[in-house]
Amino acid sequence: IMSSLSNLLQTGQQELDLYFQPQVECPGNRIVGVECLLRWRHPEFGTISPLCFVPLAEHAGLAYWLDNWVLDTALGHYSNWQASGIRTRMAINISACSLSNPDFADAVDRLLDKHRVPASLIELEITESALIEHHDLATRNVQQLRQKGIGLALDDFGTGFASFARLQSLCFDRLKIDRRFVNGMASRSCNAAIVDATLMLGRLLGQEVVAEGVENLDDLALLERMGCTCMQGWLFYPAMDSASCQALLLKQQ
Ligand code: G
Ligand code: G
Ligand code: MN
Ligand code: NA
Repeated sequence: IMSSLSNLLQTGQQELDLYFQPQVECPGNRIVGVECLLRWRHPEFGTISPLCFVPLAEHAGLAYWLDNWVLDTALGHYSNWQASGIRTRMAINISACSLSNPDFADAVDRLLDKHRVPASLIELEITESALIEHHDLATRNVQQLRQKGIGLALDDFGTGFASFARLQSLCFDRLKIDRRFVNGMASRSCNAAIVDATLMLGRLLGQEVVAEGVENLDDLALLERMGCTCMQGWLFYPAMDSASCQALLLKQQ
């Protein structure tokens, strides 16, 4: 898998693809953002989730190339959407490793210029499942990205290495509550307590909170009662291809 991944990044890349999942504002269900999700359609192994191959890419030192491909491709799609009048925020997942690359913020800047996409419409999602190393380099990149007006979201909040100290020093705009807490929370009081506490933390820190993996009406009702206003999940929309997502966003305008 590793050698075909490294080939993929050097050559064709036709096997990699991006899908897009809307995020909605509640109540009202207006689409306020779109998260870009990577898929690898392997000729032998079928569709492989980034959960499998992103960690491998990180180990092999390929995370930076992968993120570059994702950013370039996602912004290419966004540039098309923008030409049709769309101004909905796009969230792009990047590997925490890339934050420690001294060139990362400049590279993002170059790609925004290349595709003529304003920084303010883009948010980067960084998962806390990877430990952010070289904290000084990461902080410098984050400061530079923020100066340009790019949003930053902490993905999979509550599942990994993020400490409260890091939360404070990296100044995220948004916390995304992992679906393992959200999904089924209405019937699991422990999960409900974690979600409730995260929403309160977001309010106190001035960070918007997105609940991921909302699949049923009971969880939705409880989230609304807890004051959650931004959600993502199959109850609203699945991930879809670029053309379908563009059509959906245009219909809403
Ligand atoms: O879509 P799916 O459930 O397979 O995604 C699994 C995980 O992979 C999620 O946590 C998601 O944030 C992450 N992910 C999805 N797309 C990308 C991507 O383009 N780059 C990185 N680094 N992670 C991604
Ligand atoms: O962490 P990342 O964690 O960013 O989460 C996105 C992943 O979750 C994608 O792989 C997407 O396909 C998946 N996903 C999106 N909505 C739902 C949902 O409602 N339920 C479940 N189980 N997975 C979802
Ligand atoms: Mn994500
Ligand atoms: Na997540």
